[in-house]
Amino acid sequence: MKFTVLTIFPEMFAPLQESILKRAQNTGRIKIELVNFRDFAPSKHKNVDDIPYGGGEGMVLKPEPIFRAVRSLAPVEGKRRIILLSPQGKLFRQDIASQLTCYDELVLICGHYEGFDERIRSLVDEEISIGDYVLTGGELAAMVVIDAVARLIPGVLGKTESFIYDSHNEGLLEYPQYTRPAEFEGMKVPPILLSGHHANIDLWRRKESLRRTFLRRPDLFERLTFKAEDYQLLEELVEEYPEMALYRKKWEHLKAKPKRRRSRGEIDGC
Ligand code: 4HQ
Repeated sequence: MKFTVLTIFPEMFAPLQESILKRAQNTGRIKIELVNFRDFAPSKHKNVDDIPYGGGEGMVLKPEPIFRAVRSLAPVEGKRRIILLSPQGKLFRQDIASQLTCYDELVLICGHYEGFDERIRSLVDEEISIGDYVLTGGELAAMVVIDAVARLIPGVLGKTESFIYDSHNEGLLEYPQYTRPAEFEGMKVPPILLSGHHANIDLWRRKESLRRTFLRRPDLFERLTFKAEDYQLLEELVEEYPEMALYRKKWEHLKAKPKRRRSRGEIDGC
């Protein structure tokens, strides 16, 4: 998969040359190309922004450099998606990252400081925001998108790295994890994890994932689709948290229905 980034600050992308993404590029699983769209500015002064029509504060990114940079891109063998990073875009979530793995090339357009001339939007297939806060530029947002998409591409993560966010934990927060020692400053590892009883360990982990999601992220809990195996765990948890009964309609139908379901956030692949 190829990531092409349009930016006037290509040097900001140094973090992508480390660790897992460095290895992914060296093994040819991903390619990252940085295009400085200042090189496509028409004027001799190489301006990429200008004052807003109608007056007001701040500068606006001119259309010409972006249009010319996009038109200069080498043709792709396959599907290309042109993405604008902006706080006005669709909120970036794991399911969006998963959908983006279906493309052969992602073109990520980064504005810096200023807004975009509205006509730039006619070039793009999708506008994405990484969160409800304002950054100084789209570069950090583009890096977040590249990182989250790249790690879903087969072979980018190694065996020991790839277990995180596996299909069993979709849409749920991770369960608590422990490593040695079994007791540290009086704090003990839950005995079930030392028992060697793998079926019970799986149930404990699932229950703790459900608990954490309910307590910390009710917005995610609301969106969950439960599995038949969750019925008993949810009935135990509702004893501890009577407020959870508010969601009972989401699991009560599972009582006598051992049927496999896909949760909403489950990775679809291509
Ligand atoms: N910006 N998610 C303003 C963002 C942003 C975000 C990028 C700042 C675009 C013009 N991008 N520039 N949040 O705040 O993606």
